[in-house]
Amino acid sequence: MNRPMTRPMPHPMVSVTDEVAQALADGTPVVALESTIISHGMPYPQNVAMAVEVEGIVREHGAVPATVAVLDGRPRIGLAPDDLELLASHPDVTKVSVRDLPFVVARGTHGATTVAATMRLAAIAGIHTFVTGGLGGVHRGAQQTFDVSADLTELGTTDVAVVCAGVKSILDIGLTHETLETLGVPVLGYGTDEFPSFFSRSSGHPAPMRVDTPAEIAAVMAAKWDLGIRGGLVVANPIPAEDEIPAGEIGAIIDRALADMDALGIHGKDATPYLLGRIVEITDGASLTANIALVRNNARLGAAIAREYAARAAAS
Ligand code: PSU
Ligand code: MN
Repeated sequence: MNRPMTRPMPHPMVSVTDEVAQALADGTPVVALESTIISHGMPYPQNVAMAVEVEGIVREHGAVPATVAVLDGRPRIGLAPDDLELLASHPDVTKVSVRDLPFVVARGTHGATTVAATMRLAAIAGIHTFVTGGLGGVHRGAQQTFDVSADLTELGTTDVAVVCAGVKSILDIGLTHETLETLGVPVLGYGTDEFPSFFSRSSGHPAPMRVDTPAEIAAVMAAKWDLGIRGGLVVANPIPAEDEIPAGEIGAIIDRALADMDALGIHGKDATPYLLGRIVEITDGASLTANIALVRNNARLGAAIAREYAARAAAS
């Protein structure tokens, strides 16, 4: 079987909390959570409240949460409340994608991990289900800028299922789908035929594959890895209808935020944090409320997927 090992050897450079290590050893479901969403994705103090709440939701739904970050140069799987507070409020927390990991580790500094870096560290620890809000992707204008998030290349190589609310239209959703197809990454619409666009349930793009239960998602994960097809999966879980900002409404706001970003000359790794912050300002906080609601919703689904995947491992 090529399925990723559920009980890997601990990596000497990565600290796993006793609770998470015990859960992995026992086959108890574990859900990884990222930390860039805390440090660079939401304002303080809503960010730390969200981080604590989401860990609680994962627990209520029968899985152990493992928030991932780098603290004092040490990659950490599972954090204490004080660590979450530090990530949410400390001014010197670097946004860490995969290429940044060696640098923050070597320098002994703090880093909040993106989807890409969280996937890598989660896989090292033996965690294969991961919950976030939104995935990085191909930026609008990437034909000129080449700005394609390392989240996509990581999905092409690292065996982790990423539960998200789709892809925000600050990105080019069509080009993001093309890239995921090239990289061999299944994109599953959960209970939907249309790919969701983060704040909105619709995007105008179809979901490449539809699934309707967490068990079906776990079956696709197992089938992929049992076939020896390395890499991740995207589970696109639409924001609940009562929390969505309709595509027509958010579209103009995103266009305005993008224009403001261009006027300021902001690009590269600062683009996504700037846009998220600007959209919160323009919507007077409504986008933040929607963002938190969709992360809660993803945490419930992620815990259910981790339970189903763990049950399959126990049965095999
Ligand atoms: N989208 C969000 N919130 C976030 C991010 C994306 O709605 O916090 C973060 C995630 O950590 C994601 C990262 O992995 O931005 C992508 O950044 P980049 O495009 O620089 O790879
Ligand atoms: Mn980028």
